[in-house]
Amino acid sequence: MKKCRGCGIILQDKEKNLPGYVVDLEQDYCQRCFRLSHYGDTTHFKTNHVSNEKIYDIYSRYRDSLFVVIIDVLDALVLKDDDLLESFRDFKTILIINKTDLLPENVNDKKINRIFSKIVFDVNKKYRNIKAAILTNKFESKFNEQFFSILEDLKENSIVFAGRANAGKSSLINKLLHNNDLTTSIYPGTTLDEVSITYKNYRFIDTPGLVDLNSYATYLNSEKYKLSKIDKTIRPQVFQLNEPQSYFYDGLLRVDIIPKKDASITFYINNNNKIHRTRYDNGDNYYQKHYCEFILRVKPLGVSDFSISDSRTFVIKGLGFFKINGECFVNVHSLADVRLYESEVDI
Ligand SMILES: Nc1nc2c(ncn2[C@@H]2O[C@H](COP(=O)(O)OP(=O)(O)OP(=O)(O)O)[C@@H](O)[C@H]2O)c(=O)[nH]1
Ligand SMILES: [Mg+2]
Repeated sequence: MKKCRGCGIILQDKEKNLPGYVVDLEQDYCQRCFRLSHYGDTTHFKTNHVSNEKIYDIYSRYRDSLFVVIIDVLDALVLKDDDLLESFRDFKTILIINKTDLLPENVNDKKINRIFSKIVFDVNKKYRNIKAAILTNKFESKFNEQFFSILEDLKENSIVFAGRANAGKSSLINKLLHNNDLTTSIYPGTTLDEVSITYKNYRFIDTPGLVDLNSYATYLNSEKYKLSKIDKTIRPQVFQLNEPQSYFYDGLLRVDIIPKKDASITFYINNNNKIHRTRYDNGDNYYQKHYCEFILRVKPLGVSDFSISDSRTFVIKGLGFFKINGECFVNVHSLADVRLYESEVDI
């Protein structure tokens, strides 16, 4: 059975609307990959959902291989509280924290190294199967050298690239192989089945990405996902306040702050979306009045309320993060299905 070179799906020439369709079985790429790569066409996006169970089955078939777990840098901020690494507990694993270029410019390389060395050190106490970690991004030129040197040290030839959807697994394999054979896209769920590639004396296996039920990415349609996804270096949006205020990220997120004294809040989200603020006593009114105009909206929003006395950072996976400074009472209204994570990282 022939498989698509871009996404791994079995090719078929019978049913146009089913996955793997090609006009001619001589072709190497399915129509979905072809249209995604050449025209950014997302018609079939999310219709070919791969279940986490199916992905775990692939992992267990390769249990004797080295697992390279690729993690989006923004997810990595709360890696300690994420259950992702549980799935790899029984496998020899290395971590790649990818897309570090998304962090704001004031976070220099030294600081990035310090932040993530601590995070990796902490998770390594729980997961002794993690043998090494690399930080990287699409501009990093030393990645290939570092990666192959780790493979040589560990004496591994069969390597599975694993992790959550859209973390950059296929892009990293393309980078290692100096080609664009694997299909990549801004949308999660691009790779549909395992793709095995032989390179020198190595075997690289690309896999579909695990769905994260704690990420907005799982609940937004493709249009809203595209508009809210962070894909460029974040330009923080900072607000000072000395009276109760409500902050709105369209209809996706609302943060109310009732400060005891002066306080500030900084949002780290997609740069094209501006945070709106209003007086706290006008918050409900603002939300109701503007709900229908919000391009980005989700329902239902759940509320978490808590007090803080110093500087704290909260991550909303798939949307970004925000940092609050000062003594205040806080209400966060976010998608009810998605967990509000607190990060120890001080950006
Ligand atoms: N800014 C930035 N974007 C990256 C980086 N690496 C990958 N991307 C982008 O992330 C998106 C997802 O990349 P893919 O390689 O398709 O991710 P994947 O993990 O294979 O995704 P699935 O197959 O859906 O699981 C693409 O738009 C890539 O261009 C990086 O280091 N920095
Ligand atoms: Mg992929």
